[in-house]
Amino acid sequence: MIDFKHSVIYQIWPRSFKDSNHDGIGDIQGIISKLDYLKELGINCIWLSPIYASPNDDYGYDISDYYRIALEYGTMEDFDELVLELKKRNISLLMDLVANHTSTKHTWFLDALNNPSSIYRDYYYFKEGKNGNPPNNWLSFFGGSSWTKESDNSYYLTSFAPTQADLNWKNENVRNEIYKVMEFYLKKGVDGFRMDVINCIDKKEGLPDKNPEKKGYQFPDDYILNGPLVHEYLKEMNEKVLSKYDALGLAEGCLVTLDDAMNYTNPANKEIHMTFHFDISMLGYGKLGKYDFRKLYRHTTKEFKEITRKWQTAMMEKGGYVGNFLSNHDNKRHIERFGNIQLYYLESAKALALYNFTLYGTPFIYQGEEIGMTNLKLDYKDWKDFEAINSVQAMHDMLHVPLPIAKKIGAFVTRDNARTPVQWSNEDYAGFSTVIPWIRLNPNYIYINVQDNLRDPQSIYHFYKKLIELRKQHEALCTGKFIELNKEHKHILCFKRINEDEELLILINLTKQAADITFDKPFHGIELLHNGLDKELQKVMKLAPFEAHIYQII
Ligand code: TEU
Ligand code: CA
Repeated sequence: MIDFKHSVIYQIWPRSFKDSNHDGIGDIQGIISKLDYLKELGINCIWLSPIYASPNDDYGYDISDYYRIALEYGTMEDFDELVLELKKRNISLLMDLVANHTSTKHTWFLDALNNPSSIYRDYYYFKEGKNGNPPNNWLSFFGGSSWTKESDNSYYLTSFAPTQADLNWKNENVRNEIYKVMEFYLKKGVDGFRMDVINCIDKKEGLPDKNPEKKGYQFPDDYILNGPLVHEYLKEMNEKVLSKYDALGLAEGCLVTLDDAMNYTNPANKEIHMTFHFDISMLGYGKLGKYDFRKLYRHTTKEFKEITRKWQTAMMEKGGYVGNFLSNHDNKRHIERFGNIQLYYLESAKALALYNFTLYGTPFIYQGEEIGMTNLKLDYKDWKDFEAINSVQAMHDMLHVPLPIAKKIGAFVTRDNARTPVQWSNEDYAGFSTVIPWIRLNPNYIYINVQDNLRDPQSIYHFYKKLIELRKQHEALCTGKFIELNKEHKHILCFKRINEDEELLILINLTKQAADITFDKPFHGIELLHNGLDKELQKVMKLAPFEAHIYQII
């Protein structure tokens, strides 16, 4: 089993990582060519977003064949070589397991659709409509009805894109098929799975309307999220697969509640080992089930601190475990959400990294974050993300937002922001490829790139490297208790990480204002890392915007 509490995990979104064969699309050989770079950074585990055969309506999260590698990413031999090269470097591999749905191009689905007596019909949710309307009023995650029409009065459930058909986990054969896929890759030597929207696999019995008294589509909320059977299925999966191979289970549960997350990951429950939560990434996005894209991510430092406290405390008290991330392929890069790239680019990139690496929980890095890549506002015609394109239409159709405004909002939130190619150098096409990449490149690659980061000892890259090193040297950062100080402070987040051997103190100004903090009693400490000037630990500390420190208390 991966020693996940002492790991730093790097997410690769393959399409935009590195192209090796001059087609403008990242691929497996491209990944292999950068393993030494990742090893040097200090990470010890990779989570690889989907590389399986897929029509790419949702860039790999719509799988048409679990046992084949997408042509544009390479072959099964390339994949086997990747596993081997990772082993040589002692880097573990987590595959993405997309098991809530398959592509509608999957042979199971095609058979279900074309053959009324197919055994595969029960692999999915097919249902009759109601008076010319879909079977129920559920709103899809990506906008519009959750149902896609099969014929005049028959529909199938598609909780995400209309080409991602939800699998019926109540059918034992479905579960066994998924376990078979897992075993296939575990036998090849992978170390575990990041399980896509795994908290959606139990749908409310009978698929009833949600809030039937209300008009229009309703977010199904607890009718598809964290249902009671999710725990049963995860227990079964653990018993039948994960435990046998000593493999890691990491849940991606969108909108996972605190209690469910703790239950999924409490070792006593024998389900999975780690989960993500989305409270930080959903900040300024509206409350559970009440997304409001128009909020444009506006949030307060108080909320940021409250969420941090809530999850850190829960883990201490309830024995669950989370992976901490600020960016991923589904969100705009965090540096522009929580930092300030105009005035405090380096400071805020480093302060936020320091935050993510000093919390209890395994830190994740999303490709390009370690060199301070930023978001690129794409023209509407250049958008690739189905969620964004569909949401603009839904905003217009359902909420009557004028199209130009809906597009503005969409451009702000589209996942494309974080999906531009990794900027390796200031050469043509940022060293990502030798031809025009599949999605537009951020022109700032001229000055934001890996090559320059490697050369400059003060770069964001070198700061990440030091943070990873620090987690290796200070056990308290990995497993120590989290104790917050000066909770009510409006700008600064201050906490200790403590174990029997040492006490660390972390101070982070989360805002673009200078701020003072006064402790109840004086501390003495050795500075371990800072993102600006070396500063003695005193009773009153004056911090510049986004200034951050880690001290070892003596
Ligand atoms: O994302 C699930 C999820 O939580 C999304 O609805 C997310 O909230 C949204 O995209 C934010 O903009 C997972 C994958 O990470 C995502 O890439 C897939 O599109 C989705 O599942 C469906 O497989
Ligand atoms: Ca390629």
